[in-house]
Formats: sequence, C-alpha cells, structure tokens
Amino acid sequence: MQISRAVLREVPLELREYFEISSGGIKARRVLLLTLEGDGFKGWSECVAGEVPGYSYETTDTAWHVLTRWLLPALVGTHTDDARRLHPASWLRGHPMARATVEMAGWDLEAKRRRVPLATLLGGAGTKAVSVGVSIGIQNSDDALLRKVDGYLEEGYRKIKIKIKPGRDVEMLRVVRDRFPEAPVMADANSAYRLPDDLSRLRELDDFGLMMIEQPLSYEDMLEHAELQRSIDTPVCLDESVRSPEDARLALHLEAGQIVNIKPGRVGGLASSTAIHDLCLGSGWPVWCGGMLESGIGRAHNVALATLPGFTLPGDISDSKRYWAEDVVEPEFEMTDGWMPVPEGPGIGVSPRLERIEALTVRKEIFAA
Ligand code: OSB
Ligand code: MG
Repeated sequence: MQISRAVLREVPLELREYFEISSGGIKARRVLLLTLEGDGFKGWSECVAGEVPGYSYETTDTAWHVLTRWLLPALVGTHTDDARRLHPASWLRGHPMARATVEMAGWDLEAKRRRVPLATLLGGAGTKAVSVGVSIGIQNSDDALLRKVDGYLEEGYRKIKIKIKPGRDVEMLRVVRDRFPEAPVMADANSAYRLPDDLSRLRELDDFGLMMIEQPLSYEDMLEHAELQRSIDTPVCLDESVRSPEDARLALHLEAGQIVNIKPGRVGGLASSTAIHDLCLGSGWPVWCGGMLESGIGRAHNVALATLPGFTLPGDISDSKRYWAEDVVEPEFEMTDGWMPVPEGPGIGVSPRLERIEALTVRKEIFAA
C-alpha cells in the first residue's frame, strides 16, 4: 500500500471547564488531527501535545513543525505492507508526541484495511468495555472539589483522580477522605514535589488509603521516585517519567514505583505502549491508560489500548461530555456504571464528523504523493 496523502489540521476546541494541574491551567485546547490515506482507507489520529510546554517540552506548535517539516514529507509517497510500522525520519530524536501522531494514524489505517477493530489488532481479547475514571483539576475551594467528587461518584466513575500541588494537598485530601471514606481516590502531582524537603508531606498521604500517588517528583528523576517508594506505603505511579520501553525497564529495575500510567502520545505510539504494557505485565505491575484531554479521536485510541489484559486499573477515559459541549466524533463516548464500551467497528470504530472538523479548522496542510 502506498501512503498517498496526509492531512494535518489544527482544530480549536473549548473545554467545558478550565482544567488546572500543578504547572498551570487550560481552557482553550488547540488540537491537531491527522489523517493518513492509503488503499482507499483513512487512518485518523490526534496529537496530544499541550498548548504550553508544562507537561512535556512538546507543544501544539513544536508538533506542527516536526510533523510538517520532517515526518509527513518523509512519509507520503512511501510504500508499506503494514501501516503499524511507519517510521518516517527515524533519525529524528525526541518529539514522541509528534511521532506518535503518525504511528497511531497508521494503526487505525491498518485496522481499517484489515476490517478489524483497533482493539483486536492491538491484542485486546474481545473485551467489550473498559473500566474508567475521571481526573479532576485543582479546584479553588474544598467545597467545589467535594461537589465534583460527589457528582462523579454518582455517575459511576471507578477512579477519582485529584490533582494536587504544594498548598493544595494533604488538608484538601483529608476533607475528601472524611466525606468519602471508601471512595477509590488517587492523587496526581505532575512533578510538583522534591526530596528530601517534601518527604514528610508525601508520607502524610499514607493515612488516606489512596489507590496511588501519580508522578509526585521530577519527570527526570527515576532514582528519587525509587527512594520515595521505599519510604511511603502509597503506591507510586509513574506518568511523565516513562517515555519509552527503556524508561519502563529502568523503572521496573529500580522499583521506582508500582504502577505505570501509559499514554500512547507520551511514549511515541501504540507499539511502544504495548511494549511497556508487556514489560509491566511480566513484572506484576498493573498499568492503566492515561488521558491528555483528548477529543473523541484520541480517546478512541485510548479505549482500544485499554483492552489489553494488563490494564487492570480504570483509565483516565471519561465521557465526551465531561470535556466538550460537542465532540468531533459520532457516536460520542458515554460510559455506563464506570464501563466505557469499546467501539465495534473497524479501526477506531467511531466516525470523525468531517464537516464539523472542517468548519472548525484554523490551519491545514496537505501532503500528496
Ligand atoms: O497528568 O494525567 C495527567 C491532562 C493534561 C496533562 C496531564 C494530565 C492530564 C490529565 C487529564 O490528568 C486526564 C483526562 O484526559 O481525562
Ligand atoms: Mg499524570
């Protein structure tokens, strides 16, 4: 098959609610959507880079640059037997989110060509639905947070993730724990703490029976996460620290935690995600699928990935309406009782609403063979 055409679009999408993490907040997302065409099929993907380099050094603009200057020109016109293995500009270092955008569109294209669901191509054994949770940004008041937690538990989410930062941590979580003694609660610090200064603070979290604490320390410091895990009972989950299977191997070797949050964009794509999944499964570490405030296109890839057997913890995969007034796919994602149905159609299994996407597009580049 020849990769005959690629179309990259920038699509602004307004979140229904401002979303704040320890490094900053976001309301107006700038989403990049890619289509790759071959054999008369169209593979879709979404780039998860953020608007500012707070979570990762990659941004919407660096990804646009790397995709349009290097990756897509090197790809379009080439031939492949298996679009899961596209490696344009393989000499190019870094930029896993830009690279993942190409790779993931390739997976969708290959699954559509073979007329199988993406989940099946990834190795998900016929799973009909995946368990899901919700991620709550830092709230201005404890009351606002309690209302959110209450509402999401009521809706049925199986994991309530609460963003924390210094000054909005132990006391805030104590309020939540007092009100909801049994709820499946976890915290995500997005690298806001440091050893040794914050050790006593982080140790206080042990009182709350959290499912886990996600990425408490620096995104570059695996050794420090290992030291922390030896000093606290709460399971440490790595997010930003794991950018590749090599990082996962190091984390497992050092026991730098007990759990990994896998986001295909962060780790360079779905092949890398399944490799990390396999490594963790082999070492008895549970994994779960993270989210990056995606539209329905990125979410569809995440749902498919979460069907693999090692994804035993609920993913950050919430209803379309938790993010957007209107999603860019149909049908929209909607869970029941904390279970998100896995689309059954070929590829990502949901249909991009092309007219709406076109109408929203503010920037578009086309590459043709
Ligand atoms: O750390 O998991 C994170 C969103 C943006 C950047 C980083 C993170 C997040 C989330 C959102 O937690 C999860 C979701 O998409 O629902
Ligand atoms: Mg995280």
